[in-house]
Amino acid sequence: MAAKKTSKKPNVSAEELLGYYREMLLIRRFEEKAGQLYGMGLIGGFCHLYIGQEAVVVGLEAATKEGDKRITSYRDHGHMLACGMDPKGVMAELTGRSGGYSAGKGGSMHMFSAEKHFYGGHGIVGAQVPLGAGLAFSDKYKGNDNVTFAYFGDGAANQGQIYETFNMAALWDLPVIFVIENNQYAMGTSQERSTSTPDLYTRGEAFGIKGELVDGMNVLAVKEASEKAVAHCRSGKGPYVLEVKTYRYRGHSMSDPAKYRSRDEVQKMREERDPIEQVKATLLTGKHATEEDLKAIDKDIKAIVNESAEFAKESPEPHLDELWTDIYAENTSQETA
Ligand SMILES: Cc1ncc(C[n+]2csc(CCOP(=O)(O)OP(=O)(O)O)c2C)c(N)n1
Ligand SMILES: [Mg+2]
Repeated sequence: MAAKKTSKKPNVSAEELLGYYREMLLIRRFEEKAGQLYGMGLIGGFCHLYIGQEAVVVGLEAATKEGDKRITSYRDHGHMLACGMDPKGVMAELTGRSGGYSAGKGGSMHMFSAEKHFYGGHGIVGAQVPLGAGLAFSDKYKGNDNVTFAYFGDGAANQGQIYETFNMAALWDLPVIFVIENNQYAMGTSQERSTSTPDLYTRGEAFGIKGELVDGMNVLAVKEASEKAVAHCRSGKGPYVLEVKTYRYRGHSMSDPAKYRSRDEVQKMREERDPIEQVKATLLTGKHATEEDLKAIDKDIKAIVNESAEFAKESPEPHLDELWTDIYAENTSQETA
């Protein structure tokens, strides 16, 4: 049951690699645009950007199939885009407009898509983890082979509810992958200052849950680990822990002055480990793509992001009549398939 580290590099086609480049770039440019709109006062409230962490969701989603589920924290825009939600609907929700995924009444931390099996968007640190185990329970109960990805951070990993969830998930062999996105900080507190045992991938061992440490700046390493974890869960062997080591370039949220780390630390990570630049280099050195090919993708992504921002600005604010709607669920489906 010993946890171990990922080492070997997986084989991947040029087409797949270009796909990951595209998906990561979409998240990066979308988040940059969200940052701009926030600065212009078009987005209010909390807004936690995912810049730097793109390889985590893109690599993990590469091993999913229709029916698989995902649930995460407030740092959630990347997860939505990676599972195929429409950038327009996400951006319009950020600006609080009726064209948004929660009709403009949820904002950055409270978006859902039943169609894409995305279950939020949760502002309470760690709360999504037991809910994720519940989603996995429902699939196990229904007898299908779907898998749930329950994402949480290094800070959340020190919470008690995580270990209550580990116990029950292991006891009932639930098909849930616990993804610890270790971006090395919880708000302004570094992992060093908050965590007695830094190897978070071993945290499931006491419950008999296998764990693996993954380089979260390398999309191919993430994809390989995801395939392994998914195969484990789909075959009925119960939960799995992935500690994906990553880094956020921006502050915790838009209001964070980031005084707890040096500029050099961030700059070094950007220059030496950037997940998008790594794929770009592989594409170019392997002659899988030319500079022109990549420029064409960049242009395309920019157009998608600009279009989402235009949509978000033009979409009307929710009508006052909507103030008391969508509070209680009505006609909830009893489907069992
Ligand atoms: C129960 C609870 N406690 C405290 C907070 C305030 N809070 C918001 S984010 C955060 C840090 C979480 O860090 P981490 O789990 O590493 O996730 P990251 O923000 O790095 O993605 C804290 C303490 C909260 N939202 N909920
Ligand atoms: Mg963190």
